[in-house]
Amino acid sequence: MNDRDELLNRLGPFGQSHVLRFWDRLSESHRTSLASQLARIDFAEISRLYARRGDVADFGRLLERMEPLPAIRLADRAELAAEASSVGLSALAAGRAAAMVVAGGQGTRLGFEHPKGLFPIGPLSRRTLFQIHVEKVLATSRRCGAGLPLFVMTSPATDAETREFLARNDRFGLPAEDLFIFCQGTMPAVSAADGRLLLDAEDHVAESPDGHGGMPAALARSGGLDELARRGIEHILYFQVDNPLAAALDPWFLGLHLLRGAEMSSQVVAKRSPEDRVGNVVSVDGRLHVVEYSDLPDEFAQLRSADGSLMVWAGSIAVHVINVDLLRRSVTDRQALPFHLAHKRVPFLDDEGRRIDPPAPNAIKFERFIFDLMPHARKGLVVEVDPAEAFSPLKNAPGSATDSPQWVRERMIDLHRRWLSDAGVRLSETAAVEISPLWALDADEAARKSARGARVVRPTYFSPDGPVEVDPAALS
Ligand code: UD2
Repeated sequence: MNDRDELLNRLGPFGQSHVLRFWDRLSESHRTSLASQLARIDFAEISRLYARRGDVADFGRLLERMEPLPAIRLADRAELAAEASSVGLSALAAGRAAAMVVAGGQGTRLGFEHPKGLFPIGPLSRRTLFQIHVEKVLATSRRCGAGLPLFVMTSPATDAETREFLARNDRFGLPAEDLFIFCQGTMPAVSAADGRLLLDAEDHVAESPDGHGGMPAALARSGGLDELARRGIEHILYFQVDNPLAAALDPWFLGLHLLRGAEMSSQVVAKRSPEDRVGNVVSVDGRLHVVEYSDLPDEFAQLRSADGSLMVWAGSIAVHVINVDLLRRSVTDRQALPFHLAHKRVPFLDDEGRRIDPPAPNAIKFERFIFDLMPHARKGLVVEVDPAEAFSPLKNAPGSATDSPQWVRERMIDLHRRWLSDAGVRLSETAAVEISPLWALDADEAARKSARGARVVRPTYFSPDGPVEVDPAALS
């Protein structure tokens, strides 16, 4: 398929022939790699998306019809919480659920040069985000007495390093048959000015991950959907790699989803301010929608009820239960996961082959968002959680006021100190603590393992084998 004329016939009708500009000086192997990249691109779709770049979705019209959000707060409903936990535990024990972490993002804001899952976030242990998530999977599976498979979605930017890291660490104890790594797809970036593809090398078109909404398609392509069917898995417990507190696997969450007969359930937190950088969950015409922070019109962001609280108050923390049936339908229904357009800076080669680093956004990137499945669910459910217990995402570089490594570590320490002090342990003011899920998965387990009146005076990591004092000076 290295026939230049054949390629030109395909590219010409879409005005993309320029990507062969350097063809004559490419080696045979570089021609092959460019031709195979081009074979994967749906040029008609790119043209269609670019032509519709001006059609901004009218979120204002949607929000005008907004109704009060029917969110459940389990904190106020002890009986329901107990029932949900027991239903969830049975479903986990029956092997009806799998965990899924999306880890394809490049973590640009964090300024870390590896996949974010490799970040050593543990405040005292320096365990990585991946290790913490895997330990939670293992501890949950131990509790329910059944294997809990973990699906990890990577992207071309994170795939090789993630696989190598998990293999080198023996998957942190997760059995090989319970780990399924699959790589999401990519979309080319186009010039915002004229819709033409950008070359980032003479034999390569600039591409980026197609968003976490590319997950169902990637799962189908990689054989993951077949694997789920083979294992009889009906529900995906979905979360993002950047949130070490994600409570996606907590049995009450799956249990509530089942009790309410939902097809997609989402955890939300009450927003602290109108500008919080989280998706906004709203109910319109009886269906749940998520309006991303960047799409929320300011007049709606600022709306307040008579008691002063925000009307658009529910921030999505990207922790969902999604039924496999819904994922399957979304693979064939083109409307279910539309592409969102974002103006970004993308370096490219000019006509003479010189690399240009544009100072301002010059390109359009196309991304799908998994939360767009919400209105397609036959029934949706929203559960409000306490951010102190379930949401402390690592997003920003050291030194930022929130969502930085230090901020996340402090939130983890606060939560684990609370578990222990609620259990009657006496903690000195300055004693940082960190708890591995393999020592205690939640506050109740921490209470069962702690001796009332015990004292913790120095920084202590509660490792799978028990408490270990840590010298903070030894931590980088
Ligand atoms: C995301 C949500 C936002 C809120 C917030 C909570 C979107 C668009 N917004 O904002 O509504 O819930 O998180 O923390 O998701 N990822 C992939 N592949 C991709 C892109 C992202 O796997 O192509 C993963 C990425 O590794 C990360 C997660 O998705 O785990 C979120 O990505 P982000 O950090 O770019 O999203 P953010 O913080 O803008």
